[in-house]
Amino acid sequence: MEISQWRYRMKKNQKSLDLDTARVSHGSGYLTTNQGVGVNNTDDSLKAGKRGPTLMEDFIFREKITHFDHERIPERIVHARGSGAHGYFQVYENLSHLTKAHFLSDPNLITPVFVRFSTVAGFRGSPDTVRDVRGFAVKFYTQEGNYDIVGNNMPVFFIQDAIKFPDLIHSVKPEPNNEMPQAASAHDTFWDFVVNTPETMHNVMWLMSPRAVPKSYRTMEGFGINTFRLVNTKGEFKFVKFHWKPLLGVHSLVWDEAEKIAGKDPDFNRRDLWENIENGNPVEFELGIQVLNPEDEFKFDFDILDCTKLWPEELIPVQKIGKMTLNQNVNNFFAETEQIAFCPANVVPGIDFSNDPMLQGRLFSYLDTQISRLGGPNFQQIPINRPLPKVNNNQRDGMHRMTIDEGQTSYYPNSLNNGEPHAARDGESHFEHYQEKVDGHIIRERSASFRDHYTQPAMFWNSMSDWERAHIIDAFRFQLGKCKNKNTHQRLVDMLGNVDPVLAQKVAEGLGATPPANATNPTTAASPALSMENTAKSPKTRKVAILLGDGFDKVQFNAITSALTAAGASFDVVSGKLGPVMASDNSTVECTQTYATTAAVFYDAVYIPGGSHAESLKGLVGVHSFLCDTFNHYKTIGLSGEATALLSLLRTGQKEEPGIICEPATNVASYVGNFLEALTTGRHFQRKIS
Ligand code: HDE
Repeated sequence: MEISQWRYRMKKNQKSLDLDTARVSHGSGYLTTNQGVGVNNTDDSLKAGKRGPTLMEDFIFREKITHFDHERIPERIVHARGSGAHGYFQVYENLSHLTKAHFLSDPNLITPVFVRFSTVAGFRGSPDTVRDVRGFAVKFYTQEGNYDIVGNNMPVFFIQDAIKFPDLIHSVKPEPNNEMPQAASAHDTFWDFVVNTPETMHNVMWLMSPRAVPKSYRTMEGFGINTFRLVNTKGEFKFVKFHWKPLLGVHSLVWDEAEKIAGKDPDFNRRDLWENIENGNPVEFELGIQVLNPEDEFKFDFDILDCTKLWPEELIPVQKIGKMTLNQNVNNFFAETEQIAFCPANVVPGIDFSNDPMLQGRLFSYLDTQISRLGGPNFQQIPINRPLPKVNNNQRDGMHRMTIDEGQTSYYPNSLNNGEPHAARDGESHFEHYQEKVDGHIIRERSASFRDHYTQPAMFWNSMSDWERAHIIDAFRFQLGKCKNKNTHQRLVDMLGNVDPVLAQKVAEGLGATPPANATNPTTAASPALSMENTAKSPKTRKVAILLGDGFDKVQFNAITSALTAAGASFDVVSGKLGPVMASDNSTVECTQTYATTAAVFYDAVYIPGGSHAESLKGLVGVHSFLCDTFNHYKTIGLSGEATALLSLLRTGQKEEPGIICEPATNVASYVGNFLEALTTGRHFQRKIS
């Protein structure tokens, strides 16, 4: 099926039909002003004489420039850099025993969604691959109104009370005197805040882990973080945490790769999402819930209202309740991805809040910030934000009102309009807050149950594989190494002494700080679900660079390329110049990338078939750096036939390292099998790269 046809078919969900009413094609016809007046010259302003001054009277000029002058809106104060897509959600089974949310009650129901993935600290034009938390915000356009899960790709947050959020964000944003560094936590103010705020420890461990440099938005988990409630028709509730699990597994970049990509393709994650959707590869996540009975609220050694704590999956299993599929790109980035407004207070009947003090603060913040970012109180009427059910109330006027609200009455109660619109009656969908009994002193204090800041960071550390631990140590050394303040180095190392002695020791070594004398790890607990080592692996949508010169072996090339296509992987042919490259049998293949336009960091593996081209490739700097980077980033290297000689470009002894499929390929089928297996593994972290 043609991609355009496919896109057309997929976009016809209910929200897409709604958006159709706002879509405008500017493909043909004559130019007009915004008043609809035809324009025959949009290149020359109106002047008094050919070389004279421009005239005030030139309304065509003034209108065009005035509009341009106001084309930018304020970027989001956090999560400014993001990328979005449309799709749909379907629940696996009727969940009405847990919640009265209609969209979770019927497996045949298709609920349209829009998802926006983002980084947190960087400005709107900052690179995608910086070390940062990623936002994972989902808007469900349900039949009972919009429901948003506004989450992140890590299950915990830095602070426990929303009132500290401005301090956290001020510390991580570029420093106010010189506005540096961009999109980076590796600077003095962030770490100064951390060492003065021990509650940050858990999220900081995640931030130093590979989770903070996701390979793709398609391969990261999402977490609602805050505790919510599910409420059923009987008025019974359960506490709940939301999870998104990517079907492709959780995969990250290595740091050197992330830094190089930030320069070579700042749009790396955005491009990956866009291209996969354009190519018809659906992006799939399962929605999971952890459900907790109210009577178990105090059963754990952490407070379930403290969002610096996760609920270990081994204690409270994640039940997969449905699947989200993203399958349609936006038509206009600004209208959709930039103007979409998420808010954790957007809930539907059957989903309610907890008293988590972070969540409580968030319930206020999002609507408030959107009023200034989107220019007034009517931003809900922007096409991407408007809900599917009819909006029916007495709110009127304000900046950019889009509707013409008819009638004499705009108040309730009224008689002049027969009391309409009326308060929803029994049988009509409506939200009722869970009637929790609250009893306490008005007090500006934190619960003592929020005070343990080290057990879960230690559990996280205990759960990591060797390569994840190495990544975390290197990240701390890098980040603190960028801080000028030595006092911060020592204080951070002392903090790590409460998490694990080896971690504290290794970071201290890298910083020239003193390892803490009484370092201790407070727990032996571990949660295997936290390690990326245990994630799903698949060759699907993996990408291989095939390096070719004139004289390559066509049989080996064909065998690899057909196997890749069959496995759902893809490849680029890379050579010294664009255009045809000649094979040993005098046929040609088209080269689509050169050593100048691409690099090893954009691929999951590199492959060079045999043939007489091997000798000439040996002398090319591009080939050399391709092989070295692929090796250093633990990725698969495939060399067959005469190309095995190219292994000499790596250092002695490296041939035996894992993930190097270097064989004469006398049995082509078995060679291809080995290569695909290595590609599926992804990275070969047992490889010694130093
Ligand atoms: Fe946000 N957050 N946040 N946040 N947040 C915003 O709303 C805020 C927090 C998250 O793609 C803002 O429209 C406060 C946790 C995402 O458009 C703002 C606190 C989590 C996005 C705001 C938090 C998030 C935002 C900025 C402390 C994970 C981007 C622009 C209590 C569960 C959504 C905007 C998008 C955006 C406030 C903490 C996720 C200022 C006060 C915890 C994914 O309202």
